[in-house]
Parts: sequence; C-alpha cells; structure tokens
Amino acid sequence: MLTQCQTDTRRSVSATSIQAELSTGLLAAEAVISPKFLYDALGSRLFEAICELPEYYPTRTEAAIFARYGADIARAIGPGATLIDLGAGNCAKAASLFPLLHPDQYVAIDISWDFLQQSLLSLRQRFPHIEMTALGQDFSSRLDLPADVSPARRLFFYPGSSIGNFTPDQALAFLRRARAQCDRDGGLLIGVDLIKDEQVLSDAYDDALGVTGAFNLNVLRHVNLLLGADFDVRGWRHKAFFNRDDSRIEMHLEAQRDMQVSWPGAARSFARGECIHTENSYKYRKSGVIGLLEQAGFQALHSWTDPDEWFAVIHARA
Ligand code: AVJ
Repeated sequence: MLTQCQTDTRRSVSATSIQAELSTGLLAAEAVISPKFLYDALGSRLFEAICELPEYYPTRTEAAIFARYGADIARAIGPGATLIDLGAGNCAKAASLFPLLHPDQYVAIDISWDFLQQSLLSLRQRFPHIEMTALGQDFSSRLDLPADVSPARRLFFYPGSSIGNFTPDQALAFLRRARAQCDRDGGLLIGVDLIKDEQVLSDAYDDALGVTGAFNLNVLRHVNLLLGADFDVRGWRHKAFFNRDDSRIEMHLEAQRDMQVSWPGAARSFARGECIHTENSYKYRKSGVIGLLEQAGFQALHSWTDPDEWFAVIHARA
C-alpha cells in the first residue's frame, strides 16, 4: 500500500538566500526577523504547545467551526479535490478534514522541512489511498507547484489565520498568486482571526506560562544556527501588544542590556531597550477579508463563524 504514496523530498530554500535575508533584516534601522524563522523543529513544537494554551483561542475556535459546520463546508467544496496545505506544520488540521473532504491528493507545504516529513510519515499510513506530496518551500514570496500537482480542482487550504503574518498589501498579492494557480473548479479555504476585545488579543500572545515568550526567543537560537550569529538568548525579553492603528498584534524581542551581535561578514550593536520586530499578526473584520478575496479574483464566498464572531472560516471559488 505504501508504495502508492509518493515520497517526494524536494526542498527549495537555499542557505545563501536565507542568510542574505536575515542579515539585511538585522542590519535595518529597526531590526526585523521574519516570522517564518520562528519554525525550526523546536519552534514548531512550541507553536503546537501555544495551540493548547487557554489564552490562545484561534486554534480551538477554528476547530469548533470545522466541527460544527464541517459537513456544510465539505458540501460547498465537493469531493476529489487536490488539497494544497499552505504551512502544513503537523498536518493535523488537514487530516481532520480528510474524512469530510475526501481529497484525491494532498500536497503539504511547509518551510520547516524535517518537521513536515515526520508529520507525513504517520498520515501516509492512516490514509494510504490519498496520494501525498511534501514540499519544503517558503511560499511567502512565490508559489511554485511541481508539474505533477494536477491543475484541476486545486483547493488551497490556509487555516489558522496565517494570512495575518502578511500586511494587507502582501496578503492581497499572496491571494492573487493562489488565485492564479487555480483553474475554474479550484478554490481557497481560509481561516482568519477577527478583531475583538484588546485584552483577549494581547493575552493570546503573552500567556501566563511564557510559552509564547519561549517561542519568540527561540528564533534567536534558530538565527544563530542559520546565520552563524552569536545572540545570547538570555539577554532578550519577549514583548507583545495590540497595535490598534494597524489592527495587528506585534511581537518583538527587547534587548535587556547593551549588546554586540556578530555573524559572518557583519555585526551590530543593540542598545538596552532596543527591539527586534519578529511578527505581525493582523486581525480583520469579516467584511475586510471578503473584500480582499474579491479583489484577488475569488467569488461565491461562503463564511462560517463561531457564536462570538472571534474567527471566520471562508470558502471562495476561483
Ligand atoms: C501561525 C501566524 C497564525 O499569528 O497567531 C502564535 C503565530 N505567534 N503566537 C498567530 C503565533 C504567536 C500565529 N500564526
């Protein structure tokens, strides 16, 4: 049975382009590290732990929407799709939809390659009739699907409000790229976090146990590894807050003392209190997301929300 499954091991993120991107970000007047670097193997596990936290409502709220409206959602989509999971991680969300959606093919894409491979091992055993492909790809700037991913009936699956990591302009460009990769029968199933009480929002990114803090600080260990930098993780502190003007949660790492950080070919000093911006997580109104989807060329939108309207799941046709 297992021989029916495709064991594709393509990865495409080159070390030099990653190093150039990191170095440029760290040398910027306001230092930045892209949130995609939060997800090394440990970061992916810490993110799984975040999803269990009482303060972190998005995962559980989205899961409740799928549990309650799964049959409706599956009816809107129809069976036999090629499910393309953008940022698949542990693949658990997609796997929970397999029995409802009955996809023919599953394409899991994630920047955290080793973690993705591990996740797919057990899935292939549980669902031997679904053809599975794993791609280690950074899909934030380009979306390249290999020729053997059928162009018909593509369903892009982008749950968890990961779209929130993009600015609205970047989100629109991203949605347009996804739209361009669907034929008429294709579509998008997306989960988006909605604007709500500010305390609820900021607690979700600054939990009592400090798991989100560990997740944020871990990016420095990852950068040390990727770039050969010498960040002292103990010299930094997690900071998260809601920026109302831009409708986004921001995560930063704040230097606790004056520091010098070096990596091959460059160095930078950080003054005490200086921050590295590590993540934005935009929060939308439902009408705002629908507007973006329409601008990107999607149509026939259906949305489902929880009773508090904290989170929305939207299906859109190409
Ligand atoms: C995976 C981007 C959706 O923004 O809520 C969770 C990442 N960061 N806690 C989010 C995250 C801190 C998460 N996304």
